[in-house]
Amino acid sequence: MELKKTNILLLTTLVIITGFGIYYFSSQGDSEEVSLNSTAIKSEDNIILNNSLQDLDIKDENKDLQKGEQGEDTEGKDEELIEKFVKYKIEFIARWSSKTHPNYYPVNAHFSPFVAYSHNNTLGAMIFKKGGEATVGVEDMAETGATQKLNKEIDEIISKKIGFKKTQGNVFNSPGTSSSEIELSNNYRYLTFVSMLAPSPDWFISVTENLLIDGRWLDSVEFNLITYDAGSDSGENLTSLDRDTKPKESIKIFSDNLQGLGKIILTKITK
Ligand SMILES: [Ca+2]
Repeated sequence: MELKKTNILLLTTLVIITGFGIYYFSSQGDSEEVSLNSTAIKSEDNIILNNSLQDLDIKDENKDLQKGEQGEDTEGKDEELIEKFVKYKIEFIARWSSKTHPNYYPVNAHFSPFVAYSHNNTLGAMIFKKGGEATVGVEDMAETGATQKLNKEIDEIISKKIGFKKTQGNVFNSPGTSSSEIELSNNYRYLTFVSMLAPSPDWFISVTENLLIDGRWLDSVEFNLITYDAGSDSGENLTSLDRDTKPKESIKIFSDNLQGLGKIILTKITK
């Protein structure tokens, strides 16, 4: 009986030890598997993280590349994008007087309502060009000061999307001033200004200028107005009677006798 008890005790101990051993090793196995999995997940995380960082690097490189391609103009172009549309005050300062032009200053010397418009300076966007023939609108403006036909021509330019905005001033005796406002954009950065000096056969003053230089809108700028002969009337003196030029001659810069009649001051209106 004693031997049997001992045997049972030994057997039970063996079973317990074996059981514990199996449990222990199987636990070890599990934990190894878990730790392997977590390593794998960690590795994937790293891969994802690394990929993300690489993406960021690539994006940064692209940004640098774009900056590089734009070069030194970047700053200006940024401003251009910010200020896509700008408004300017136009001040027409007429100095034509008996003092400035003693031999070429008629009674009732005045200027017709000026017309100004913004455009992109392509050939079709110009209401006239030196050496070209005056349109009906330019002829009418230069001979009588009337602006209806010229405004219609500018409306057509605007409808073709090569012109942007237009404005008009008032008639006034010289010396004197007249002012207005005009909107330009980075696609329509040129301003053309015209006004008839009166009385005169077909003489007018004009200027065309670009206001967006190196990506920056000029804050305030002055331009001298140039006197032209429209080539549509042959009168030789300021007060000559109408004498239609047939066929029309080309538009020419007038002689020095009647230059320096005035200027325009353009001031950017800040919002
Ligand atoms: Ca003429």
